[in-house]
Amino acid sequence: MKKLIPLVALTFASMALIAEEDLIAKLDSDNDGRISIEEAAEDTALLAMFSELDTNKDGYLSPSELENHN
Ligand SMILES: [Ca+2]
Ligand SMILES: [Ca+2]
Repeated sequence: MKKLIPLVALTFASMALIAEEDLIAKLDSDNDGRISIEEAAEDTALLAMFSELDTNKDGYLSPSELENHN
């Protein structure tokens, strides 16, 4: 049973990664690999967190900034 815990942790980690890639694929309408505030407006939850997630305050969410989105 002890082997189950790392496996579950790994599964959740890859799920988070897929969700993040899906989010970019879904919202990145100009395909520049990052989410602008206009693109984030399609996702209310993401828009609400936009300024918090945009840690370098450039007005875009990069994939690494989206890693903090859970
Ligand atoms: Ca974009
Ligand atoms: Ca940014």
